[in-house]
Amino acid sequence: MIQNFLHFFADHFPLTGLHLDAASTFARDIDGVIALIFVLVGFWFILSEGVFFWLIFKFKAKDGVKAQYVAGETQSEKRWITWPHMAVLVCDVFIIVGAVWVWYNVKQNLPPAQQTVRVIGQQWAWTFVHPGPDGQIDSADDIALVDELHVQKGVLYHYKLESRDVLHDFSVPVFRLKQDAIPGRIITGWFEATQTGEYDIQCAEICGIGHGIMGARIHIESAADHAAWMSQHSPTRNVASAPSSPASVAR
Ligand SMILES: [Cu+2]
Repeated sequence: MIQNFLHFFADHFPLTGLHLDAASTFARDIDGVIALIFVLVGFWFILSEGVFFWLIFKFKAKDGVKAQYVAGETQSEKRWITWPHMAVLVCDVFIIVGAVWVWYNVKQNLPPAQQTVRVIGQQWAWTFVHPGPDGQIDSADDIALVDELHVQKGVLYHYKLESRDVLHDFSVPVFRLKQDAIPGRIITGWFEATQTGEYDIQCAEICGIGHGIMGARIHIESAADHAAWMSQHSPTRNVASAPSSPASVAR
């Protein structure tokens, strides 16, 4: 029910969706919260500005009419504050319920992973460690790439986010995903892509002079394309026994 409510706003007020695909399972939920806030804040903004200018013109200086001092202390005057105040609080309830629901689903809840990728930020590049054909991360057939992340559509991924130096932020705009990377910690989150394509990854935390160029690309592939990519890039391809060295950095 909450999701339908949020999707109604996401569909009718496509603020973010106008310029940006929604390519994860939770993207439209987040768009819905943003649209809901936009609509409620916009309604009160237009109404209050309307009343404000109406009063300015209604009570503008007129010849022969003395200005009156209005302290706003009588019950009839206080109503102009208390009634809208109550109505705004009711609007807040809708925003809080929607926002907490989305936050819980995206950040608190961790659905079981089908695949896991390691995401490592450093000044000023991203390293992505993909599982190889064995489906396991931190094994000999891992595929490590710089500024290039390959995922399969419809597969639920966990990401293990790390930083080698300062604060970074793993941001995938088409997923509506943002997560700070904190040195010394491995932060686990999840996403599931819903459409294929190639999109931006960016760093969303000022992390030094090269912050602005700390961009990467995410390649969301169909199962067949992803398997083909994996077989081409796995360091253990055409090798009878797996090498003991850690995954080499391709590219
Ligand atoms: Cu950064």
